Amino acid sequence: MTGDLFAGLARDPSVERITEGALLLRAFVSEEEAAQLMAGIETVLAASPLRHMQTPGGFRMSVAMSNCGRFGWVTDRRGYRYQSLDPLAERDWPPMPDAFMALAVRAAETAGFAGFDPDACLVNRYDPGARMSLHQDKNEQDMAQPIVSVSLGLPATFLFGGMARTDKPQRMRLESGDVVVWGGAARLAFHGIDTLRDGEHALTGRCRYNLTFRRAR
Ligand code: MD6
Ligand code: FE
Repeated sequence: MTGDLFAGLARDPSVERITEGALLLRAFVSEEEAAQLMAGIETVLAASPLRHMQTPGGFRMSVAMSNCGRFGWVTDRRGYRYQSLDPLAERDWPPMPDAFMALAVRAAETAGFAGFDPDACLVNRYDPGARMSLHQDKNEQDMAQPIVSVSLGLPATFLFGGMARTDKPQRMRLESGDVVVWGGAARLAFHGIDTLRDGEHALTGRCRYNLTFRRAR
């Protein structure tokens, strides 16, 4: 019952250190910003719809993806890469909405990465059952710039490992409005998202959105 009583109350912002170079900014996104981000997601997806990409090994990703900004991250049988062309819409990715850019820069600065200048934003949608296996983000040219990752909607379990795939990952719950900023010594750490549990969220309905900002080139 307590869950229902408190479900509508905003959480207080706080900062947690995951490891050197990786910070979890809890409840960093305000209600107003969250609504702006959702409006931005709608605009982006109207131009470049979500799709399930193929891994180089031929598997269909359970997470549905799109992008905005100058470059988008794509995967197909030919490999993982960034490109300015959306292969589905057959035109450039839509521009990064102002609210996306403002939030990403503010989060990076809060985490000690002043001057973050993202040129790519991956839009991920997790439906119940979707997951992302442990991986490193290593397709970017400038490893000095951090990654900023924003969670909206249903909660997820973030897996944070070490520099080797076999390092046992920490598990942490990411809720709507939480932001992970990732750089420096942690930039190449293995990480992933455990299978999304079913649920309903006032902001997104029956899914989780994740926005991941990077400097690709
Ligand atoms: C996700 N995030 O949260 C997937 N990558 O849905 C990532 O893959 C990620 O959260 C690099 C840095 C932070 C992240
Ligand atoms: Fe990642």
